Amino acid sequence: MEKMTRFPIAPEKVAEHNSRLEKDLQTDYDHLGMVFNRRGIDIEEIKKKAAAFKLAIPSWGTSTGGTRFGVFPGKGEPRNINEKLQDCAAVRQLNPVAGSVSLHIPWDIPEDPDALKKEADELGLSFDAMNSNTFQDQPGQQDSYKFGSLTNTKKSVRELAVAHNIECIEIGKKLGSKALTIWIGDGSNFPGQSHFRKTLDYYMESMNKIYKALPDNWKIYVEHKVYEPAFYSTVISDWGTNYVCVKELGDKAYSLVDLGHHAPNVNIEQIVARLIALGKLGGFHFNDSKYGDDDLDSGSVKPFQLFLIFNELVAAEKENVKGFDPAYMLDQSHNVTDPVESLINSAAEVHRAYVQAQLVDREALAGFQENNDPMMSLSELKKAYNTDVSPILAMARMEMDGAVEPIAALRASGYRSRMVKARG
Ligand SMILES: [Mn+2]
Repeated sequence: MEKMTRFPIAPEKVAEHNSRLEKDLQTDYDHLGMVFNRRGIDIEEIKKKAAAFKLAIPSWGTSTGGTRFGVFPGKGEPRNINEKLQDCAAVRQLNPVAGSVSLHIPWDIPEDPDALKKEADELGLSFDAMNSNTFQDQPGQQDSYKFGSLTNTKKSVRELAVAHNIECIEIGKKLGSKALTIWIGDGSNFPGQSHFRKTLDYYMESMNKIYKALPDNWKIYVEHKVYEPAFYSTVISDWGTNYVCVKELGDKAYSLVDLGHHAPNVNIEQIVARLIALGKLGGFHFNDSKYGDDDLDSGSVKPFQLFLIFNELVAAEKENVKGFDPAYMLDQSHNVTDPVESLINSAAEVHRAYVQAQLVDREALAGFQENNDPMMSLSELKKAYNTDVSPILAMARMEMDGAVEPIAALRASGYRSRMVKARG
């Protein structure tokens, strides 16, 4: 964890908030420790795991997202990458497990990467994966991405999209990032519009060029999405296509799972397990959804699904699966909340699912599976899922100078009203 030397919120305010809640938290933590004792679990070990968890915050998550029907921005939202960093640092200060930022190029192109790196260092933030953007045209762009980017029928457009991704790598190198996430909106809206096989060939041709520009210690994450903006077909539409592509690209290429990018009711935890088994699970974009790619706050609609995903991840962690080192990021759209509050809440929900999954008795579960006992298998998972691990999360945060109740601490600090004054 990077050390903070510049604080978006006065540390005394956080300490004051914690001192009011500390006594009750200790009581709740001790009680949970006794419950765990009876279950043969050491709460201190679980807390250590909780403290070591790492989650990246997307720079774009600090602003109101909205939909194509409209955007209703709140007051005091960040106007530039520096202000976005400050909001990310507010999240990080209150919940130190959220200690890195995922940038989006060109929305966050730094004028001076060295200065931005220095600023991030002071705010206790590091840079996670870089995200390229070839799903919209930039001002003054001659060739258009209207009919695709890396898979466009026009060579000049494909070359432009490749060059943009290589630029993202170059900027990322200066910031200390070690990964590039690529999601393309390429696809079609009419039957017959695209030559399915040819577009995938173009994709691999373009991706191979980007892959060649990737430093040895970098990873490339490929993100699939079932639909939108293309509504009839999407080039990288599912995890199977994704896997075939990263497998062909090489050892530095991995699949990234965005929870909202699947058809409704798809068994995402099983996809996660498959990608782990195939050695190609690179990372996550966490969010939640109800009907489609809704980009809702993580854990708000289907917390049990989030737990089941982490159940697979923790199982792999405990089994020391070779090469297993996924990157965790949030990627969601905040339409009706204060974005900083949504990020704080979502970070806590992802963190919660991870810690709950630590409570599963793996040996017992394996026994129930061997003996074909579905009822007890589910019961073992539910025992973990139904445990309120809030005191562990809060204790881990407090011991890292974060807040016992981050949203309450944020509100009490008057952070947003200060930002309204400063940013307008
Ligand atoms: Mn995503």
